[in-house]
Amino acid sequence: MPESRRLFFALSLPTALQKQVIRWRADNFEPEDGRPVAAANLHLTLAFLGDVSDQKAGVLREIATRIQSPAFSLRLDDLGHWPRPGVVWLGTRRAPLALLQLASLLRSHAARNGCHQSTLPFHPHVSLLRGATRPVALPAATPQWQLDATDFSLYESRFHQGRTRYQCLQSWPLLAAPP
Ligand code: 3AM
Repeated sequence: MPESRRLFFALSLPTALQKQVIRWRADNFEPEDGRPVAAANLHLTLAFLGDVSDQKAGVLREIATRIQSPAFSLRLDDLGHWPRPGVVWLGTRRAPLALLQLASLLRSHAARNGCHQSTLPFHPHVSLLRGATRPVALPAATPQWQLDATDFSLYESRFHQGRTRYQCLQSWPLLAAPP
């Protein structure tokens, strides 16, 4: 049987922002609200690929290499809770067009290469807590962070010894705005 890996394209969070987010999360949520996503696992999913053969992953990496999308900044100024699938998330009130176009491009390439894509509309978010299936009191004040997206990455999701770990396999630069 050919090798396959569980992959997704995502934006990473810089370490400084990861630290700010987890500090704020520790101050604003209770242990019973849900399982905190590990700092290094914080990301914004652009396109979920599912279990992908190495051959298909190679094709998608080639496509990613040819993508020429502009860099953008995203305000992380929204917060929400989806009781199903049990996620508390950080999002944005105004998604930049460049983000929506990048996600749409990656999703359409993924679909064309046989990676099933959800029919739900793309809702850019960073998952903060999982297993949050019960009501959660969200903090009244929404944080105001900024994520400067200068590249996008391919991640592998691995489940090992009861833990999910995301490993960045490769990153591709987004085009800097002209001066
Ligand atoms: O952290 P988020 O929620 O943005 O929810 C999974 C996670 O994204 C999502 O892919 C990311 C890495 O695991 N995911 C997992 N299974 C999925 C599926 N079948 C999925 N997204 C869409 N369809």
